[in-house]
Amino acid sequence: MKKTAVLSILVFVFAIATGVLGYLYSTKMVEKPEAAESAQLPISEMTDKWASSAHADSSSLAFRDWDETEDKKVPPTCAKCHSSSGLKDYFGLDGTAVMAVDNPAKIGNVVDCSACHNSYVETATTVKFPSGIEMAAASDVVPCWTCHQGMQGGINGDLDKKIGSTEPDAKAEGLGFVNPHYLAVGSMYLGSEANGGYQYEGKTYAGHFEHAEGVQSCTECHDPHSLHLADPGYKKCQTCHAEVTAWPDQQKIRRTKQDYDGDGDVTEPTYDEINGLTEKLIAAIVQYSKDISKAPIGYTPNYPYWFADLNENGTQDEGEAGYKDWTPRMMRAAFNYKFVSTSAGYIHNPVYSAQLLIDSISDLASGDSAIALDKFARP
Ligand code: HEC
Ligand code: HEC
Ligand code: HEC
Ligand code: HEC
Ligand code: HEC
Ligand SMILES: [Ca+2]
Ligand SMILES: [Ca+2]
Ligand SMILES: [Ca+2]
Repeated sequence: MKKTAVLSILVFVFAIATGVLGYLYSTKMVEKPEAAESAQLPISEMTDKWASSAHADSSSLAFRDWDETEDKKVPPTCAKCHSSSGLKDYFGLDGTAVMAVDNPAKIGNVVDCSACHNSYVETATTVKFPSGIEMAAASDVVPCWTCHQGMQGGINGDLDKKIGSTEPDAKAEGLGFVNPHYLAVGSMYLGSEANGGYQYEGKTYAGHFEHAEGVQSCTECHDPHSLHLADPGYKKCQTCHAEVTAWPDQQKIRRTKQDYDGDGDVTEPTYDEINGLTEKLIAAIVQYSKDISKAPIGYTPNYPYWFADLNENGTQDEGEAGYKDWTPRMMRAAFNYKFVSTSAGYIHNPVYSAQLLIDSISDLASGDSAIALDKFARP
């Protein structure tokens, strides 16, 4: 990046930072220091932490995906989460309607201070989820839940509506992948209370992940500025999980006694139980695509996520476009796969994750008898 560009960004951040401080003083959230103390303003510490976080990364695709569009703006359907000015429009802070984005927003307008420090957030008590459910929320997690909620609810949301009345194993003509989108951690954490995943009829699902005192909310674990685990970092986990002695040892934690993924191993970390299930789910989706849809599918973490794997080698090669041969059964499973695998499900809600994955595999197996059903322990 050019020096002048860096400088103008710094000046810009300082301008918002000063604005935020004024706001925090006015709300008495931060005590105004005497002149002599002003050298150690908390504001510069917060700004430094924030500046090195993913929220401030103006080069990220999450803030740049619209660079080549004609009007060089983030469209209203995307702006709530990909631009602070879009979020403020959603909050009604620009004088437009509340809980609706009315105008396209600025590009490269990262998740800045004003996204979280504003008068709407301070008094808000609820957040609306893609399923249409409105959940009670403490004000400090209102911004987190608003952006980290995904774009489509599983049931009562858009998935069933888009699938319509097509039989489970019949081709759903004209249907493209119904994408839960990225990092829908708020929906994952809340489980069946926000209906983020596709929940199968006749089954019951876990609500929010209770966990333990001091590690319940987004901001109790994540520092809201650096986004890393809040001080004292992993040591906070150590009090209860002795196996955590360094980062990323949280992936070694196991509490459950159950063999979720049915591999016979009841000592592996919960991280591996959930990964074992996501691997079995993707294998089941691929098997089903060959046997029932008669059109092999593959998965890639980037757009278009699911592609027609014409040469069945598991990777997307030239000429292998987005998948078009969906059946409803396959779509529901693919939705849950993406939802769990992009929201660190093992830590934000391990039980809900295991339930969604196991039910997805079982449902595929009821449409395709060639899919092996291991001895999954459904929690
Ligand atoms: C509810 C909030 C929300 C909405 C609405 C939303 N996104 Fe996102 N999007 C996110 C989050 C959170 C990420 C995670 C960024 C990451 O992982 O880098 C993301 C990531 C992305 C990425 C980056 C993927 C990558 O590989 O890094 C693209 C591109 C994107 N979104 C496009 C869109 C488009 C296009 C729309 C509108 C049709 C949209 N988003 C609407 C929250 C949202
Ligand atoms: C993603 C949301 C988010 C963003 C972005 C954000 N903050 Fe914060 N900030 C918070 C939350 C939540 C708290 C309350 C933390 C707590 O109670 O421990 C907070 C607290 C603060 C405090 C008070 C600290 C204290 O210990 O009393 C200051 C000052 C502050 N933020 C400044 C900023 C500045 C400056 C920026 C931009 C450079 C910024 N924040 C960006 C969420 C955010
Ligand atoms: C305006 C929408 C918005 C708000 C508000 C928001 N986030 Fe984010 N968050 C994003 C986007 C977009 C990304 C991806 C950024 C990127 O790709 O650089 C992200 C990334 C993250 C990451 C991933 C960091 C990494 O290194 O991969 C964490 C953790 C996170 N956010 C936590 C939070 C928490 C906690 C809060 C509330 C205090 C919050 N976010 C509020 C949109 C938001
Ligand atoms: C018990 C502590 C804890 C709580 C509560 C928590 N997180 Fe996390 N979160 C983590 C840890 C640890 C990771 C890193 C997981 C990993 O990399 O294996 C993480 C990862 C993430 C990521 C990055 C996911 C990825 O795949 O890159 C996002 C975004 C995120 N958390 C957002 C949130 C939001 C939003 C909330 C509130 C709804 C929340 N977290 C609540 C501990 C927590
Ligand atoms: C005060 C004690 C306590 C602290 C602190 C704590 N945990 Fe936990 N953790 C538990 C308990 C108890 C469970 C089991 C919860 C349950 O099954 O409902 C658990 C479960 C988990 C699980 C799921 C394990 C499984 O098998 O289901 C993960 C992952 C986890 N904790 C990560 C963390 C991380 C990361 C931290 C630090 C940010 C942390 N915990 C801090 C008590 C704690
Ligand atoms: Ca609006
Ligand atoms: Ca196992
Ligand atoms: Ca291929």
